[in-house]
Amino acid sequence: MRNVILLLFLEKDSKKVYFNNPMWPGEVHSLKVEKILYKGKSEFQEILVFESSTYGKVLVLDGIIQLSEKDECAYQEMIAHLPLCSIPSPKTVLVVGGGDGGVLREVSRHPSVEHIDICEIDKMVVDVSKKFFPQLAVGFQDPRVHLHIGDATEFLRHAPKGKYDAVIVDSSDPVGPAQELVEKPFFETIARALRPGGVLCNMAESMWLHTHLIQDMISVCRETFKGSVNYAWASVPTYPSGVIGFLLCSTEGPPVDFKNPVNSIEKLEGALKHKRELRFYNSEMHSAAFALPPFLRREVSALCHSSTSTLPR
Ligand code: SPD
Repeated sequence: MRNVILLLFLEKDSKKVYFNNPMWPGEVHSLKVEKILYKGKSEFQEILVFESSTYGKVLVLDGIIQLSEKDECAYQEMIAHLPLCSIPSPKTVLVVGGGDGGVLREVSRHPSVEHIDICEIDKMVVDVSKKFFPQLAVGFQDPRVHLHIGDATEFLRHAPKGKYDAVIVDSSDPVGPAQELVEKPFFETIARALRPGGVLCNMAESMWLHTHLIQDMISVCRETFKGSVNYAWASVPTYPSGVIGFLLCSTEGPPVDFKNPVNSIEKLEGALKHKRELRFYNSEMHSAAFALPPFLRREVSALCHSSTSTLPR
């Protein structure tokens, strides 16, 4: 029997509904639902939007919270600016997933960026976001954005070698079809698509719940990315255990010191207020995100290799 895993608990008219996911066995996270705004099924997943009583509107895919209006700023700002502020003058960016548009909104703060590709598998996520989350979907309005609906592994396989300065993987959790997004062939296609000294920022789950997965990802990335491999994290209350991690890697080439942003957001013209004010990210949050608690450092210690790594050798 599949483990019973409780992520989200909805209560409406005394009716209880539990959504199960194998990523966090034995836990439940509950948000009070004021109103269900949308419920649909795409070719790939179930899509739900509800109004919560404390976090604003919430987007849920296959029973897993993807974002809430209240705390989405932390995730989208960090996953975009940790890589883009770590290299000088990024120009070409690929976003994998991210169909809600929030990461695009953040990437477009960078005035040096000339071209943004986004490859999202599920067009319905884009449409639902445009209807219910205009503050995120505003990211699609930027003329530098080019939307590709399709499979990211296929997209990357056909991407010109060395095309991108940065790749940002804003994926769902690695269950079902997203499983391949944490495997070596996927990272190899990313490394190939990055220029020398180009950077990857990949959603990397919770240090409280997924140390083995984080270890595996670091191990694969260490083999694949010959620059640096680092782990950072941020607080996102509506994600399981209230934190989310980011794996930051660079390809061989000009060295990238992720901990010390060379492309400080405070110095970029118009960046602090582009579309809306930054809410979570600044240069101090950037450096602080790489501070790791001893238990995590111990658990990943065998996998660390780079002189610029935040992880011990
Ligand atoms: N455990 C949930 C991880 C969700 C990552 N994707 C969020 C999409 C927001 N743009």
